[in-house]
Amino acid sequence: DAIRDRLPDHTVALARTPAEERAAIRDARFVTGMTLEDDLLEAADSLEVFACAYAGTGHLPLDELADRGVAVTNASGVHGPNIGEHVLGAILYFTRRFHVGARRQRRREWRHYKATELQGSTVTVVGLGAIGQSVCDRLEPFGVDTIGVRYTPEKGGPTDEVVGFGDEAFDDALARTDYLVLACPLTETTRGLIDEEAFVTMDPESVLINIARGPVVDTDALVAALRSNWIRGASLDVTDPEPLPEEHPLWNFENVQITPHNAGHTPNYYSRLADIVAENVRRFDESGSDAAFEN
Ligand code: 7N6
Repeated sequence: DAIRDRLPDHTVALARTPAEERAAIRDARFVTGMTLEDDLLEAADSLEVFACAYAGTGHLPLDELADRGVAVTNASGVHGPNIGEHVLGAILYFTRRFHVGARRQRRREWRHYKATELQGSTVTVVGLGAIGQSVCDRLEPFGVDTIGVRYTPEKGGPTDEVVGFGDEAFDDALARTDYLVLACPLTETTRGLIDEEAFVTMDPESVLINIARGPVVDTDALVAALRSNWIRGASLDVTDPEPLPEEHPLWNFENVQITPHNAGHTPNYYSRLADIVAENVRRFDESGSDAAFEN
């Protein structure tokens, strides 16, 4: 409905079941959805654009889509406030040690515990896309030093410092970081970026926050790091594997906060998504071809 409202001059077909999807996709030039399975793609003879409803597109059959000349757009920008606020919450949760407070409360125990201050800390944000930017915006009033990590550090960014992936400056940044926020896409470069070596480099008082994709972190190395107290804790909205199996060791740590790939899900997500999709449809109309999406 949100998309129909924004595109009154277009025919918008809603496909809710696999049968409806198969029927609708034959004539569709522009499709939006979470994913596009191979068999559906086979039937998509008229498809020119697949507008993925996610910020991350690593789950799509990208080679197959490229072979068929289908342009792919993502929903970059859909997760500003939702994930920005989630990350700030996660940082403050560990800074103020709310998990320790909650445990005291459950036991009706009026006894002080050590909380810390965010002010003066160093926060590193890996990935300076729309989500990384929203995290940096929200950190602004807290008086922290920020380091950004991106492929093209020469471009600068919203952080006090910007470094590249995997070079010496990156290791140096890791060693100085109190809160490491992963907000990057899953790519060849970022898969397993936070591995045993990274955990050894990180400060034992530092906290890992992953709202990117589970495999950016080597899960076995994370469990080992937590067991050895190589880091203070972790906030994980994404895990590898996902869903996290019931018997997985990560569930057992009191200093691990787990949410079920939930950071992006708020009611406002849909209207933001509809804005992005409608804008892409307009650009598609204007271009008359998929040329508008080449970049
Ligand atoms: C899927 C959420 C994104 O990339 O991670 C989100 O937009 C998708 C459950």
